[in-house]
Amino acid sequence: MNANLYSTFEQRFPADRGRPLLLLGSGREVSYAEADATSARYAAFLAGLGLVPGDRVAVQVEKSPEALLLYLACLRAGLVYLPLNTAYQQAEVGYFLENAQPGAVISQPRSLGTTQAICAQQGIRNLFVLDEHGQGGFLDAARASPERFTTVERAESDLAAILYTSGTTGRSKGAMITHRNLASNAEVLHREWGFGPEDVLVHMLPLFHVHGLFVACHCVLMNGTAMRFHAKFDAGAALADLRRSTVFMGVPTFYTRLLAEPGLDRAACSRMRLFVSGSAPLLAETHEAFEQRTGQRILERYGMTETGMLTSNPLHGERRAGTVGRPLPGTDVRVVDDAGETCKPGAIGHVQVRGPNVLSGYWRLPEKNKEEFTADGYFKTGDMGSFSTDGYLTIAGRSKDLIISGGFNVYPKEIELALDELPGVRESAVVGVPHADFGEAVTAVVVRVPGDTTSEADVIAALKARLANFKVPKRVHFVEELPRNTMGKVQKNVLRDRYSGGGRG
Ligand code: MLC
Ligand code: AMP
Repeated sequence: MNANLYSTFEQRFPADRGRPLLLLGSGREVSYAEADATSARYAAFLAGLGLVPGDRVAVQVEKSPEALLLYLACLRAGLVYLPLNTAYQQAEVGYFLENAQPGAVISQPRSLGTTQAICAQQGIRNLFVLDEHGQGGFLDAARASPERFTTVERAESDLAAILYTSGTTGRSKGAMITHRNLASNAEVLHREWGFGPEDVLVHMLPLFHVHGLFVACHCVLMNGTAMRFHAKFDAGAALADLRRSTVFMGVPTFYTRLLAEPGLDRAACSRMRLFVSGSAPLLAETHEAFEQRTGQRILERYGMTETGMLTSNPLHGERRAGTVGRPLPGTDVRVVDDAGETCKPGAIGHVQVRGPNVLSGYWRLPEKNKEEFTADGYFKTGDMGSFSTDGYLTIAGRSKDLIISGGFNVYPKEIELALDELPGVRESAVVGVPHADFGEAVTAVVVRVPGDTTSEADVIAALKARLANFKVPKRVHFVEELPRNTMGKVQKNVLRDRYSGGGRG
């Protein structure tokens, strides 16, 4: 049997392929038949460029129906999809392209100049543009390709995607995700979350990360039904769509912003059967406020780029606020102490996981694979947690130095390295502080070179030119020296305590 994920989806397509996959605000619909024909055309075009299964296709484009169909095309052609956040700047994109050596790059118009230069340097010949309206050179070039394409045979262990995740060392690693990783997780989520023929999902997440691309789209594709597809999150538009939909998925910021809408009430959600939250901790108070206003209990789940979804609160049964639920079927989740011994219920330890959904390794980093997996094959999530006696996992914190801002991950080391390169900066430390909208806000603490007068605005402006905007500190504090412990290590907890309360709201 062909283990290509697209073939799995195809088996679930509705009998009437004229039924919609995407419902757009403009009134346009993309049917399953159109999705199949267009993804065939894109796949034929990419194969016609000489790309062969296993080649990477890097994609940095705004969300559009065409962007989703391009992903499906890559699956069909056996190409490895490499999505990039549209906020990434030249230096970040340069690193990814150099590391992944893609056979083709599809770029947003505003990055074309810089991406062109990187491609020239890297000897990447195939560069096309796709804009937020789903228009551009890529579509023009692919227009004449045939609308028939035989989905390429793939084995379960063949790569479907590479997703770069930043690291505690400041350098990004490409997580290698196989067809089996994606299929196993899609099947389990589709089943556990009770998808059925009446479901319509409101899709407002970006398409370049796991939550929007895999979790949300795969549930819909496994279900053969429709999603209301928006370019980005907008609380007002979400509210309007909830009245005619059944499932919503979002990061906690979506929920806090929805709660700020006076129109959010029981009537607005009366057709809804499921609200899912993940990618960052959902505060118990948000959970409770949402239930009070809407009568709906948010289902919180937990996962990672490297592993897909790992645990989920139940569809039927108690959805316990502050917990991420129980391990999903087929996924083995354990909590161990520093010595690797399994912790007793209630005791906090390292969360480690094993299962068909766990990545096959990091792209061209064999030494990382050794570090990130235990000898008995468990992946180290870098999260700390504890199990209750009845098997609910609570995430208690992170052993990795990570900030999650509005659902996007920011590794302080990367920001500190960028800060330390600025001429007026002697040293720096970056921490996350509570923020009413983004959950955590990136905050920098900087020691200036003696006599230097660099201001907060100068630092922010300099970093904006180099880093994706969500990584740029919301505040920069200047100090004479950083607090250190007796070992000389910066005491980030002291900084976190000192600067908490400075965020918006
Ligand atoms: C935008 N900005 C952010 C930000 N998003 N800053 C910090 N954190 C973020 N997440 C910047 C903007 O560029 C702008 O900067 C300023 O903050 C205010 O922007 P905004 O208009 O309020 O932002 P908006 O465009 O509305 O975006 C916010 C958001 C978006 C929450 C809707 O960030 C979002 O869609 N987040 C979802 C992330 C996601 O999909 N995560 C899943 C990862 S997968 P300036 O300077 O220009 O004013 C994963 C695995 C798993 O983690 O388990 O799911
Ligand atoms: P990413 O690398 O973007 O895939 O982010 C994965 C990380 O997000 C996990 O390792 C957790 O730290 C965090 N995360 C995801 N879902 C949750 C959740 N429901 N609660 C707390 N943290 C979460």
